[in-house]
Amino acid sequence: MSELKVTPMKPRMQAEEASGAGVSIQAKVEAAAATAAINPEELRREHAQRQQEQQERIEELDRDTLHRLLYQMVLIRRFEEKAAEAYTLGKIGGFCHLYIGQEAVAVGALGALRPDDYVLTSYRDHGHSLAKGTSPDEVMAELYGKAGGCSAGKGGSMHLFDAGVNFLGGHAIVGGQIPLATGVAFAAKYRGTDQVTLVFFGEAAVNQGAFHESLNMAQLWKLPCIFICENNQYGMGTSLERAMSLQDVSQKAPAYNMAGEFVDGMDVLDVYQATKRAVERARTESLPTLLEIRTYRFMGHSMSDPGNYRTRAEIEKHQERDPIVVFRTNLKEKGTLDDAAMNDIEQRVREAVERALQFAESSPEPAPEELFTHIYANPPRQDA
Ligand SMILES: Cc1ncc(C[n+]2csc(CCOP(=O)(O)OP(=O)(O)O)c2C)c(N)n1
Ligand SMILES: [Mg+2]
Repeated sequence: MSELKVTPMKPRMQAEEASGAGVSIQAKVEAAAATAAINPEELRREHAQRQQEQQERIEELDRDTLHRLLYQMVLIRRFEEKAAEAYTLGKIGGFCHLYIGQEAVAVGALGALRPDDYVLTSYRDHGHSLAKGTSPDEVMAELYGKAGGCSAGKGGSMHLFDAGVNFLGGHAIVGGQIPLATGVAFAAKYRGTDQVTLVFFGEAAVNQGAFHESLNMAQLWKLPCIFICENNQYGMGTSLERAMSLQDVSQKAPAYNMAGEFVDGMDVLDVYQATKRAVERARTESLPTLLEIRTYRFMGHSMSDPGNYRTRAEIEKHQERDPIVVFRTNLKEKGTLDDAAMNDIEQRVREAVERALQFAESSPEPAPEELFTHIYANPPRQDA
C-alpha cells in the first residue's frame, strides 16, 4: 500500500473520516475538498517518487517480460485508436467504450496469470480480451459485427467472449459479471483445479448489491477469486465523489474479512506485483482478494460521450502519468529499452492492427440462419 498522502491517484477520503461517528457532513465535505485540492509541488514530488518505485520494480523483472508488457499496452492503445477511427467512419455500430489510459490495469493484472485462469470484465473489454490472448483479428471483426469475430459477430464491442482462452466476457449489465465470476471460482474449487478467476469492474459497480453479496460469499466459502475494481473515478458522467459514500474502495475489504490493496493503476508493474500476490493467495490458500486499482480514462465514457462533466485541465493532469509513456521512459532510463527495440514494438503493433482491420473488412456478415445459434445450450424446438 502506498504511503503517499496527496495525489489524484490516492483515495481522497480516508476510512476514519468516512466512518466518523460525530463528524458532521459539512466537516466531511470540507475534508474531502481539502484533500482533493492538488498542491503542484507535492504532486511533482509524488510523481518523482512513483517514478523511482517503478524503476526499482524494473530491476526485479527480466527483459522479455518487460517488453511483453509494453508491447501489449501499445497494442491495446493503437488498436483502439484505429477502432475509434473505424467507429467514426460508421464501420462499427452500437456502443463502444474505449480503454485508453487504463491499459496498465488489464496488462499488469493478466500478466500475473496462467493461461488457464479465467477472466471476466465489463463492457469496456477490448484491452482485457487482447491481453488474455484473443487475436486482434477476432476482436476487430467482432467490433465490426462480422462472422469472423470472437462472438461470431453477434456480441459487438460490449460482448467479446473467447472460451478458447478462458475469457468469459464482456458484460453490459453494470456489476453483472461479479456474481458470475464468483460462480466460476466456485466451480474451479468444486472441480479441484487450482485455476484462479479474475473479475474486473468499475467503481460504480461497487454500489451494486451484487458486489456485496459476491464478496461476502467468496470470503465465507474461501473462493479463489480476485475482485479488481478499476477505479477510473467516473461512472458515465458522475464522479465518484457524487456517488459513493466511501471512495476508498480498498477499505471495503475488511468488511468481508478479506485481503485488500490499493494499487497505482498508472504503473503496470505495481499492478503486476499486487495481482501476483493475490494470485498466490488464491492458488495456494484458496482465498479471495479485493484490489482497488486507481486509474483514469482519457476518453469519454463511450464514443457518444461529449464529456462536458470534466475539464481539459483535469484530463491533462492525469495524462502526465500516461502509463505507456511512464513505463517507456523508465525502461529507457534503466537501459532496458533502446530506440531500436521501441521501434520494433511499434512496427509489430502497426502490422498486427493493420492485419486486424483487413481481416474485419473482409470477414463476411453473419448468415441469417445464425441468428438463434449460440444462445441457448438446448435450443427450444422451432415448432414449439
Ligand atoms: C445495472 C445497470 N445500470 C445502469 C447501467 C447504465 N450504465 C452503463 S455504464 C454505467 C457506468 C458504470 O461505471 P463504472 O462501473 O465506474 O465503469 P466504467 O464505465 O467507468 O468503466 C452505467 C450506469 C447499466 N449498464 N447497468
Ligand atoms: Mg468508473
